[in-house]
Amino acid sequence: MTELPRIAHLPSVCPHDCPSACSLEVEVIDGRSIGRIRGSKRQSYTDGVICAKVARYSERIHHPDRLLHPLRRTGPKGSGAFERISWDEALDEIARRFLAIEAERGSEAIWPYYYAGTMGLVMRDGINRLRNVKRYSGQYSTICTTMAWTGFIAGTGRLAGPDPREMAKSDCVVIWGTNAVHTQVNVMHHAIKARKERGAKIVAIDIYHNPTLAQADLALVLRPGTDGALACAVMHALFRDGHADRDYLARHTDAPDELEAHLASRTPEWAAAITGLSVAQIEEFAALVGTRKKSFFRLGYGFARQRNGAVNMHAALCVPTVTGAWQYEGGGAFHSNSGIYKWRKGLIEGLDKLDPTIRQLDQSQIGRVLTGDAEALRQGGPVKALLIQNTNPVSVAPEQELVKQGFARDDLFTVVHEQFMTETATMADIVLPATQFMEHDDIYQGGGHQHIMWGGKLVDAPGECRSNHEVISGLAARLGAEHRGFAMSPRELADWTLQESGRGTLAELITNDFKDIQPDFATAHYIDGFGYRDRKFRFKPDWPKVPNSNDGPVGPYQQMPVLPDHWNVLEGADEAHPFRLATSPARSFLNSTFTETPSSRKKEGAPTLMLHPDDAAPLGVAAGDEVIVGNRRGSVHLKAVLFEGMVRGVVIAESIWPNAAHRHGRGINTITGADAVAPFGGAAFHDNKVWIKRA
Ligand SMILES: Nc1nc2c(c(=O)[nH]1)N[C@H]1C(S)=C(S)[C@@H](COP(=O)(O)OP(=O)(O)OC[C@H]3O[C@@H](n4cnc5c(=O)[nH]c(N)nc54)[C@H](O)[C@@H]3O)O[C@H]1N2
Ligand SMILES: Nc1nc2c(c(=O)[nH]1)N[C@H]1C(S)=C(S)[C@@H](COP(=O)(O)OP(=O)(O)OC[C@H]3O[C@@H](n4cnc5c(=O)[nH]c(N)nc54)[C@H](O)[C@@H]3O)O[C@H]1N2
Ligand code: SF4
Ligand SMILES: [Mo]
Repeated sequence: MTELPRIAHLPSVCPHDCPSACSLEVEVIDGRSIGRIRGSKRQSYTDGVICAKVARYSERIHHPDRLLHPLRRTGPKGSGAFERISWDEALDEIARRFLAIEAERGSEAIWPYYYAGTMGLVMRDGINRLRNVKRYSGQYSTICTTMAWTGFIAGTGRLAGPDPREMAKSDCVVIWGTNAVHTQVNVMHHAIKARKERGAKIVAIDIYHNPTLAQADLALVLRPGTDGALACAVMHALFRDGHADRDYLARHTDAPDELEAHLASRTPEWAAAITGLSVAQIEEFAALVGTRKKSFFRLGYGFARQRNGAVNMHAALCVPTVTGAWQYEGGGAFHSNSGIYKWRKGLIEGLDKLDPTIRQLDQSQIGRVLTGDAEALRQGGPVKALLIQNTNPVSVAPEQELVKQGFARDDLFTVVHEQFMTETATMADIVLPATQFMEHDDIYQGGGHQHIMWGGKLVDAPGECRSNHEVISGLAARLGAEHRGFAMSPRELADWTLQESGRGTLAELITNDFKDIQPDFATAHYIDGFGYRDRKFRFKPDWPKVPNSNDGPVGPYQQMPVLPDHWNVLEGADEAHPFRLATSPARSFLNSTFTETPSSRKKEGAPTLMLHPDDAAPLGVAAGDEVIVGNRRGSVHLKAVLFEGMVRGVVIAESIWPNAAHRHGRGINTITGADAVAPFGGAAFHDNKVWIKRA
């Protein structure tokens, strides 16, 4: 007689790179396997809601293609020919090669490269401990947040805002530049609550009529990179119609009179010509947020992935400042709460060993770095070895042709620690198998909310998988890297970090699963003033001095507008490149993660290009045709989908498919650029001029 499976419901946290950082309730069957995953009802931001791709996570954790053993390359780079080796052989070989490179070329020839494939603080950031102790080259992380965070902090002086659960208490929720239905479903949950319970209006602003806009009361589809113009025209109307809170402006902002004078010429007609919106749409939006003081601006990352992205984020942020919406519960602007945690990561990152004179290389420019671009190398020597965790640059990084050339170098020694044989792992000399989140311990924070969360190990890992911490510590021992963090367990590191940061003990956190650290109302709403020393919101930020960089300013920062404006530094269409391409996120993938799960692959179908029928016709392109999309960086084959939901001349390729899913193995990032966006760098993934032709 077989026993019935015993199903336990255990708490966890989604570790993926997503602002929602959902608290989970996981079915663990027989203590061994994972069943259904649901959103936790106890954690009030998650509130029982998670995305479909994580609900079916059993497919990913029990995937037959999980990497199970260390591998050594046996064929040419990228051939996929590997042999199984033991952990000792793998770690010994890595240490021998790293030490030889260090002896010959200096420590900066080795570049630990990582990102947020796991958002766990111990597993994600521990690689920096090895980097700091060994004085390896550092990573300046620009691939995701730089423009958005800079634009927000430029105004408020701090990366934080009203409690995101207040969306449900708002009279108008403005979802701007984030496709929340795809990328952070909880935003929709709270916004729709506001509509149901108090008749709130939902405004959504994007460059195509995506599923988030489909749920909005007012859906604004504009041209890419023109949000600054929209924001200016809205503020023009607010001043004109008496909806500006002049008393608030006088008390809490730096230059309200200059702003008003500057906006006099930024009329709705002016903005209509730039954005492609109608004057009536702009007026309707302005009237909504002007008359509904409790307007909650939920500002996303997407609209900041333009070459004027920081300026546009800041311009959007200025709108609720003009109305004084910050003063009310359910009002103000929220982008990320990452500024509230104030972690002391001394032990996790080995910060006592940080030498600021060691170079930092721009994460987004990995293609340029690996192909010897002197500027990208900060005028230093070449990178001869990579140690990669939690990221898949041979798919997600811009300028893929350079990235691939770099990874193909025979004189580059590449180590990739992964859960799957990604396109980056395929290029490695040594591949190491990694645990998944339910197989190791870690602590997490919400970017889109305000919880610290515990995600403990629930099941054993398959095969010989090891966690990031084990790999880093195993290498440290062989590399002669000494730091007490290497000898600690993930729990000990988490406990020390929590206590040192004033967040209680790990034991307390484990008892409760999570901790709500939302600052009080006055702080969160900047009632007592904004984050700058004079407590004033900045309509006129001193861009090169905005506190979001430890590097100097880059890009054309000297030309940034003094006040909110339409800053035309876009990769604008021209005669040879009549179209503007954005690479907006696909619903069933998360960057390149989940491209390995059959259900996500099936739901997404094939790599497509959404093209307006009136743009397709002159090209002789019909639905389902294969098209070639290109620019000076290269070209990509995609399947045409005819769709009317964009301004003419705008095309969308929902991303990120593996390169291998495209003809000739060239994926979408073949045509995206890595030039540093002002003022502090970043990749403008949605700002590309392209030509299109039938294949
Ligand atoms: N399903 C899914 N979820 C994800 C991800 C994913 O790839 N897929 N990625 C995760 C990661 S790493 C992050 S950082 C977050 C990001 O999540 P978001 O904040 O949503 O940012 P993006 O995904 O870059 O893009 C959001 C939207 O911005 C739009 N957009 C592009 N340019 C402009 C513009 O100029 N103006 C306006 N108004 N809109 C514009 C795009 O069309 C897209 O619909 O999502 C996370 N969640
Ligand atoms: N065209 C285009 N390109 C983009 C974007 C876009 O919008 N358009 N978005 C950009 C953005 S916002 C971002 S954040 C980047 C993200 O790009 P990446 O950081 O590369 O994110 P993923 O593609 O999700 O890859 C994460 C990898 O980490 C692995 N991983 C997960 N957990 C662990 C772990 O515990 N240990 C180890 N060793 N590995 C682990 C996963 O298996 C996965 O392969 O992509 C950027 N690229
Ligand atoms: S919405 Fe984001 S955080 Fe929540 S389960 Fe999905 S990927 Fe994870
Ligand atoms: Mo991201």
